[in-house]
Amino acid sequence: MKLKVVYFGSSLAGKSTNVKMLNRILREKGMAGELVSMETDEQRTLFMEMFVSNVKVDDLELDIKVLTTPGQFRLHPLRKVILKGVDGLVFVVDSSRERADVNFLVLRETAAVLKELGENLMDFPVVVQYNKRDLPDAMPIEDMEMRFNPWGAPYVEAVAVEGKGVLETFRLILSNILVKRYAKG
Ligand SMILES: Nc1nc2c(ncn2[C@@H]2O[C@H](COP(=O)(O)OP(=O)(O)OP(=O)(O)O)[C@@H](O)[C@H]2O)c(=O)[nH]1
Ligand SMILES: [Mg+2]
Repeated sequence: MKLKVVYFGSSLAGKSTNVKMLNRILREKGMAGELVSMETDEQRTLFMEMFVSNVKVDDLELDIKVLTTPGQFRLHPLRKVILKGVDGLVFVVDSSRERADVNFLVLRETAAVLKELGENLMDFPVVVQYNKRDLPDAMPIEDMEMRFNPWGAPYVEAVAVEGKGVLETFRLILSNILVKRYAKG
């Protein structure tokens, strides 16, 4: 079975860090290919992609394409291309209180892009990752849950730069996608 997983979230939330760390972890297990990415001069992602293969969940064998959307607002048009045909989403949320508003804006904007693609974000398999838990101004989880998890989706606390929570997030989105598929029959 082929799946497409997209990491979205505000600029600098840590999407690329997640995929880089995941790539490192999975490559050691021989499960991931090379990371392909393109960045602007300011190291903002234009495009990042990797393939994960030989993943076995129960009796299923999965081939997974992992992508990140650019967080920057001026790169908005690219998001539509990247989100096309997506099976599951990871919402990477910057825990810094300063980023609360942009986190929320990107959630709203992603919902709008999916709507243009004929999908409803609220029906989608999602995992919320509260990243940068190491920051001194990290918001309390209860507060973030109220603002950023309208699905009541499973969430993970992460420090992606240290690799914390990275694999757990990826595992959760895969099981979430599969559970929703089976539930639909
Ligand atoms: N303190 C802290 N910094 C982090 C963490 N995860 C990522 N960062 C840092 O946050 C900055 C942005 O991370 P990226 O992964 O490039 O963010 P992004 O979401 O891909 O950003 P765009 O490509 O612009 O959308 C980098 O300097 C990372 O090192 C974390 O858990 N804690
Ligand atoms: Mg990036």
